[in-house]
Amino acid sequence: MSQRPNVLLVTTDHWPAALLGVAGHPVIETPTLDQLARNGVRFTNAYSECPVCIPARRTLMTGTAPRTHGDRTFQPTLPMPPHLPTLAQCFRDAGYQAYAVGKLHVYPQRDRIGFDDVILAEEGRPQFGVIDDYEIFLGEQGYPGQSFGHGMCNNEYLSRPWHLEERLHVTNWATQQMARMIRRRDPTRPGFWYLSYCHPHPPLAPLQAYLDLYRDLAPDRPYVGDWAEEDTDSLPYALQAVRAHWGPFRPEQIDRIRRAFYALCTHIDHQLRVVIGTLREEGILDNTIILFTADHGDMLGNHGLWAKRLFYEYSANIPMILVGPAGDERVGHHRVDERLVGWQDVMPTLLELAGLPVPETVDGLSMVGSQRRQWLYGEFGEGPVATRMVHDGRHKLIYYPTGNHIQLFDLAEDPQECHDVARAAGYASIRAGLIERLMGELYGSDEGWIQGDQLVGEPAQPYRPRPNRGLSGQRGLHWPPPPLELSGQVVGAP
Ligand SMILES: [Ca+2]
Repeated sequence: MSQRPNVLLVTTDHWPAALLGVAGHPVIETPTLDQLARNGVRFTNAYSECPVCIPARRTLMTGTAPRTHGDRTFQPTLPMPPHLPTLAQCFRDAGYQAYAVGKLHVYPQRDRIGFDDVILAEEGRPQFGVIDDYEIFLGEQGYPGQSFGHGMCNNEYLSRPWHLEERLHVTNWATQQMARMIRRRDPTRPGFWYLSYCHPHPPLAPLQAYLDLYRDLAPDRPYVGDWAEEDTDSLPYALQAVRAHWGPFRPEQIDRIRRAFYALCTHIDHQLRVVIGTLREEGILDNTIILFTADHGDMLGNHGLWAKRLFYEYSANIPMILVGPAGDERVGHHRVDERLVGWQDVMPTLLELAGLPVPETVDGLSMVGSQRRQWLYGEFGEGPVATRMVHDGRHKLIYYPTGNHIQLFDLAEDPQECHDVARAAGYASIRAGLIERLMGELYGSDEGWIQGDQLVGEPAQPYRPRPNRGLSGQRGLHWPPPPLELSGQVVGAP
């Protein structure tokens, strides 16, 4: 039998840190994650360095910041950087069996990035070359091509109940696949298991049972900062673009969106019990490290904004719950840790807890080590939608180079970021210090934002609405299989 601990890494997509019962959310039910947090440590200052799928996942799987792994813009056909060892490869090199289930979002899609095997659910992206394992499963069950038969979109906030049997939902499928993988493990080697749920990322098509759970509950309503109440035209270009793309929604529509979103979250929370129950019944739970996190959050209407790519709390602050092997004092239990952490820290944390060496290529720090970072740098995008963040653990500077727009929030005084203190006299030295750090982090095309020793950015420009002919990446009928080639006709979000 193996003595090294097993590792279960669970990720979700679009899950803000605030959407946890244990974080004090007034509505959402996450009993399993709450219990995991009590069994370990919850990091409350965890941030996605680049809060959008592909760059975030490269960070997770290489332990590096976007500057090192080469994507801060979301490049769907960019291969993984060959010079960076992956988390899976490091575990496998140390004798682990390493398996993944769910969303990987790499290119080529069947790149196993160091895993022995990947059972793939790719949110319906056959135009990149692959019919994924979830769609194959649906076909075998008699529903070929029906994964998006509900008509809901992958990047919008329409909602309706799931259109097929519960067992065919991708959350149930991923859970079953992972539980089976654990039961079928090689008992002579430890396991590194990566369970990557696709939701609560839209499409918002939750099971009716979970919609019913929230039917009689009034969801919390979005909060809007004083800076966000200004005319949209006076906001940074990146925010104008978000507002032009999504919404505005009426309050009752936002209620419906949030109910559907919370339903998808609680569904995942409950299904996670099946995986933990499997570990327990297999007798390996006490020797298994569990880490739960998300690639980024979703604004869910706060400040009149939606989705990700932004550095406000609901987009960039992510859940980070770590449970050690039973009795491991490095992790402990019933702990809350306020140190600044990011997705680049997951890899060194898991390797260190398993007693394995951390490659020199890793930028991140172990979350259970003594070394703390003084600030965390975040970056998304190039061109007019670019946004950058410097966070010192209490103050967060958000920079929009288009228009040279600086925001500063004091999260200790203002956790919802409702009051921009960038021009407040009392914060002048904080602002100056964070700008200096920001300027020190700029590279590549960003260096054009500096003139002399001044941060000047780019000229402001008005956002002009664009057509959305692809309905934000609407999926179609996937049977017979769509052409398995890049047709050049990928319209809108892939
Ligand atoms: Ca994502």
